[in-house]
Amino acid sequence: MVKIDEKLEPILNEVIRRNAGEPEFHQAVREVMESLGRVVAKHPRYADNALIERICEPERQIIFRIPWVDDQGQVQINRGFRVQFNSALGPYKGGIRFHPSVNVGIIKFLGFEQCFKNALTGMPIGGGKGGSDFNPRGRSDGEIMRFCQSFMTELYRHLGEYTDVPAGDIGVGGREIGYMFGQYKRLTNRYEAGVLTGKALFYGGSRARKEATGYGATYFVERMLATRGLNFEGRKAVVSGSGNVAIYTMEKILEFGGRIVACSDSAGYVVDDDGIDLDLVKEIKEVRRGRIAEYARERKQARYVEKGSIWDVPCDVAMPSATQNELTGKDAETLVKNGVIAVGEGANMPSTPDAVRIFQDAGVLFAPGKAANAGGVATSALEMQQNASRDSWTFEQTETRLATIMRGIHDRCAATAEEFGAPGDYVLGANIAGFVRVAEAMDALGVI
Ligand code: NDP
Ligand code: 2IT
Repeated sequence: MVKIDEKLEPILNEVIRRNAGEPEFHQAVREVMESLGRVVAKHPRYADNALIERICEPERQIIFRIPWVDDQGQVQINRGFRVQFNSALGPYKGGIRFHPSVNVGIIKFLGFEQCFKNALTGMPIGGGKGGSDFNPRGRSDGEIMRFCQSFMTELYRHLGEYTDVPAGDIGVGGREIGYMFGQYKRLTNRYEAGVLTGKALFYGGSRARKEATGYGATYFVERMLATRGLNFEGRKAVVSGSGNVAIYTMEKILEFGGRIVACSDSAGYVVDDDGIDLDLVKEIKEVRRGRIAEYARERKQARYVEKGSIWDVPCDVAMPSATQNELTGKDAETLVKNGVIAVGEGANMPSTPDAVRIFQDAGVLFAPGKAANAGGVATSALEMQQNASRDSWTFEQTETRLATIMRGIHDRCAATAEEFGAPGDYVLGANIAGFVRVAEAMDALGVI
C-alpha cells in the first residue's frame, strides 16, 4: 500500500471508523487520499477548514423501503438508496443501480467517485448515486414496471432538474428510466424532462447517450495510446461484461480497426478467435435479454468458459466494463505476462488496488474509471442541456461534443499528473484534477 500523507491519514482513519463495514467506500477514499498528498504539500490551504473531511461526507443519504407485488401476488420488499454526495458544482448527478449486491457502502463508493468524475467533465453537475438490492434477473416486464413505480413513489420527493438528476447504471437502462419517468410525471403533474437522463428519444432523450460511456472510454484509450505513437488498428481487445458499457466499447473499438476476442457476463466468458460478432451479442443481450453462453451455442468456432477469468485471454488492450473489483492482482499479472499495452476502465473501480499497481509498475498505460468512463455522465449533461433549451441535436453533433470532452479529460489528467511530478500516472492526474475543481467550488461557497 502507498503511504498516506500525515495530514490525510487521520481523515482516512475517521472515514473508516464512521463508515464501518463499507470496504468499497474505504477503497475509493483511500485511492484518492493516496493522490492528494502531493496537492496539500503544494497548496496547504486545501487542508484548511475541514475541506477534505467535508468532501468525504455525503451531504445527504436516503434509505427507504420499496414494497411491490410480484406476478404470483406475493408482496416483496427491497431496500432503496440515494446518496446525494456533493452539490457544489451543480445538482446531484449519477446513476441508479439495481443489483442484489447493492448496499449503502457500494452506493457511497460510487457516489464519491462520481463527484470527481463529474468535476473532470468540466460540466455543471454535482455527484450522487442510487439504487436498490432488487434483482431484475428473470423478472417479467410487469414486475420491473411495478418495482420502478414503487421505487419512484418514494424517491420523487428528493429529485428535480435543479436538485438531483438520476440516470442508469447496472440493471437500469432505457426501459427502467421510462417507467421511473412515467411515475415521476404522474406524481408531480410536471413534464420535467431534465429530471432523469438516459431517456428514449421521443420523450426528451439524447442521441448518443446509450453509446456514450463505451464510445467515450474507447476515445480515452485511443488518445492514451497516441501518447506512445500507437493506435487500435489490428490490436486484440478483451472487454469484460456484455451490458451497455461493454457493447458500445466493442462497437467503437471495431470502428477504430481493433479486434474483439472475448466478452462475458457474470456466469462466464466467450472467446471467438474470428472476432466477436457484435450483432449477435446485441441480439442476445439487448433484444432477448439472454445470457452470453448462448453466443457459443450459435457460433461453432467460439468457446464458452464457465469458470475462470476472462483476463486469461491474451490481448493488447483490456477494457474491464462489468463491475467493481472484477480484475485482481493475479489477473493483472497474467495480462502483463501476455503483453497487454493498455487498460481502460469502462466500469467503476473494476481493478483492485494491487492490480492498478502491477499495471503501473509494468509501464502499462492505465486509464482509471473516473476519467475513462466519464463520457456517459458527460452526455447526460448534454441531455440536460438539450432538455433545458427544448432542443434535440443530431447524433454527429452530440458525438462530436463527446469526443471533444473525452480528449479534454485525457489531456487534463495527463497535464495534472505531469504538473505534480508523476507523468503518465492517470490515476493521480484524475484524482487531483477532479478534487481541485470540487474543492475550489466548495471553498467559494463558504462552509457548506
Ligand atoms: P449493465 O447492467 O448494462 O451490464 C452489466 C454487465 O456486467 C453485465 O454483462 C453483467 O452480467 C456484468 N456484471 C454485473 N455485475 C457483475 C458481477 N457482480 N460480476 C460479474 N459480472 C457482472 O450495466 P452497465 O454496462 O451500464 O455498467 C457496467 C459498469 O459500468 C458498472 O461498473 C457501471 O457502474 C459502469 N458505468 C456505467 C455507465 C452507464 O452509463 N451505464 C457510466 C459509467 C460507468 P450479468 O448480466 O450476468 O449480471
Ligand atoms: O457511473 C456513471 O457515471 C453512470 N452510471 C452514469 C451517470 C449519469 O448520470 O449519466
